[in-house]
Amino acid sequence: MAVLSPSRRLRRTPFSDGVEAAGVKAYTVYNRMLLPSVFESVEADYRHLKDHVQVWDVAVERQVELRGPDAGRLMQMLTPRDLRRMLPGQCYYVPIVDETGGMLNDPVAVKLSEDRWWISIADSDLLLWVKGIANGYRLDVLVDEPDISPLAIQGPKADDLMARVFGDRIRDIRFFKFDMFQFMDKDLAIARSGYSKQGGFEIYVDGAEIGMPLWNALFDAGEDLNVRAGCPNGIERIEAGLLSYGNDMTDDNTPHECGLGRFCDTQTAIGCIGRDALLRVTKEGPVQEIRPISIDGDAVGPCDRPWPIFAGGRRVGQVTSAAWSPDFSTNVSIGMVRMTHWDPGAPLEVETPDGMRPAMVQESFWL
Ligand code: THG
Repeated sequence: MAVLSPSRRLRRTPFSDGVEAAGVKAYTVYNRMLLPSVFESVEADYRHLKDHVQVWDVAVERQVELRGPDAGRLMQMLTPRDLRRMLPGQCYYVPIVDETGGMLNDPVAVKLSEDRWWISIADSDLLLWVKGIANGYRLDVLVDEPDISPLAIQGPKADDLMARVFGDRIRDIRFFKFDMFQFMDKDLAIARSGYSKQGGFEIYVDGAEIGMPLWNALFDAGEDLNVRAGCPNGIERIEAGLLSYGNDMTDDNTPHECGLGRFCDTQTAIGCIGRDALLRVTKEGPVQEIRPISIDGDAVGPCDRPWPIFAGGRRVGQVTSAAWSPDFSTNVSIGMVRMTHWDPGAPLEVETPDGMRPAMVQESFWL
């Protein structure tokens, strides 16, 4: 593929200078911003992520901030997950649905206080939808995109690296909780979360000016831990079953089709804009659902368009993400499969760009 032409529309991040100095080899575009996708190679980055610790520029996870007396009410209008028991200091993975129950985004909601929330978004223009709701319902809330840029620290040595920069209190943060820590006189929210299953943290970096100082402090502190620049890894996230909005699901899919039914409390999520539609469409359960699927043969190329899935000559679904897994010695993939063929062990065929491949629905993801 050709290179990306830089321009103001394709936003850099507070960490882009560090990413370039670290030798980034490829970018993708996410929320109109640069997201690194390869440093050494996807396979080498994968091995290093699973064995050491990486610093990820995930500033593309933009925040939609809700501020004001109606912030909590607005947040509940956006999602079928019941937020009534959510406390400040907690993060929730929340499906966001439209009036038809279709997925608009699958962000992490961060509750800073009763009247201040961040929605840490995946790749869709959620800000416009949220502003529209806030204004259409005349809610007493400010909605904007603040200068907050997440930096993820991921890998088995993440606790050790973070303790060196922020102190041992970092080890006490529990999964999907956050606490406040100081860096250069700024209070930063740091959560135990991230788009990998290797463990780690996300630092919500407040203010572009502290981006490179923090980046450098982490690399200085972690030299003997073999810290490297990394990025969400295309192999590891498929093994882990972490979904990618725009790839594995779109606004044509309900949360239930995406396997996100466990994050929906549609009966009690009073106020959710998609509630009536979801109650209707999920009464009898989805007729297709996301599944882990192994694909036989040697390494497949990246899945940049849906690959049809067949069974007995009939189309029964599509694969939307795929990669060769060195640890499992097979191609791992994520696909949407019709209910007649979604049971583990069902023999399938996937039409990849280099031909039909035998494939099989797996019991669970590979981790
Ligand atoms: N962190 C933050 N913002 C994000 C992402 C992130 N925004 C974009 C994108 N990633 C949103 N999508 C996801 C997908 C999966 C998870 C988080 C965000 C995730 N899921 C775990 C799982 O499914 O096992 C845990 C969910 C849970 O138990 O609550 O972590 O990564 N800030």
